[in-house]
Amino acid sequence: MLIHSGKVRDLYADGDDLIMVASDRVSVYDVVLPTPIPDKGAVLTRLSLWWFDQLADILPNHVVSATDVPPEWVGRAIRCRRLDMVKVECVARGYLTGSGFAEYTKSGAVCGVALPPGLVESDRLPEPIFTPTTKAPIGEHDTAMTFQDVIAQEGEADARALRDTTLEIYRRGAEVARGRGIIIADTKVELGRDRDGGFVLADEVLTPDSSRFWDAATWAPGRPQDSLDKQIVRDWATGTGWDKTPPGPALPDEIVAKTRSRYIEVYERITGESW
Ligand code: PZK
Repeated sequence: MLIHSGKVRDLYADGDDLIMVASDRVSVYDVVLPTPIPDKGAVLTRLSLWWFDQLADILPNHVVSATDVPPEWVGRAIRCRRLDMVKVECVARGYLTGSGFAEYTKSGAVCGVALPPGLVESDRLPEPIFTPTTKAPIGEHDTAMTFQDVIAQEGEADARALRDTTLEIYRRGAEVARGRGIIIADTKVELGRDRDGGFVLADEVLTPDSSRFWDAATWAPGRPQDSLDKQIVRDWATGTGWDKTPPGPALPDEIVAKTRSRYIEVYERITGESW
């Protein structure tokens, strides 16, 4: 039974468990394009599973099985335990970009964290920061929260645990990726509570759909950075004159093939395993 359909993933209930299915859909500028990228869902699923293993010493995760799923979804679905999800989007940032950069230019701070003056777009931060947002209803945009807001909502001890865990996951991920020439600029993690109230890592983790991946070789602060995974699609789509409102344009075969290769390259560089 379908319980939640996201832009690019779907969530089903199966008895006491959930089954998360990653589609081959791709979104640019918040619009899902009509043309799928073959194997994207499988690549991101395998990458998430690899990270769940890498992070298992930090906290448990929601994975029950990657094989005990309906046959038509094998490879791009994960059977998960159902958790009581934390109603905070836990974001860690190591670089100044997107809404974080916008907030910094207005106030010099991001989510209540003061930053040094003089930083430019895409700069590396002196240290990674926790920049939580509210979980907005579908269609609405998440809004920034301060750490004090998280304390008010979750209590001081849990707020500290959410922040420390999010930063630990980001640091681990960013360090591994950096060794493979990839910058993970920021990441969003979804945390839930098990029956005992202990935190469990859920959803997908450290994928290019939940994080911004940049090529370390071309990183240059002072301007926006190319997305390692989606830039080929973005450049082609804007080049058609598309105004970034739905519906998005259908992609030509060459753009699909190049983008598929890009996702596989990201998987291979991060994990060191061949696709
Ligand atoms: C849960 N989402 C996000 C939205 C998706 C995923 N283990 C869990 N227990 C309870 N709830 C969730 C999870 C997980 N993961 C995750 N919403 C609820 C989401 C749309 C599609 F695949």
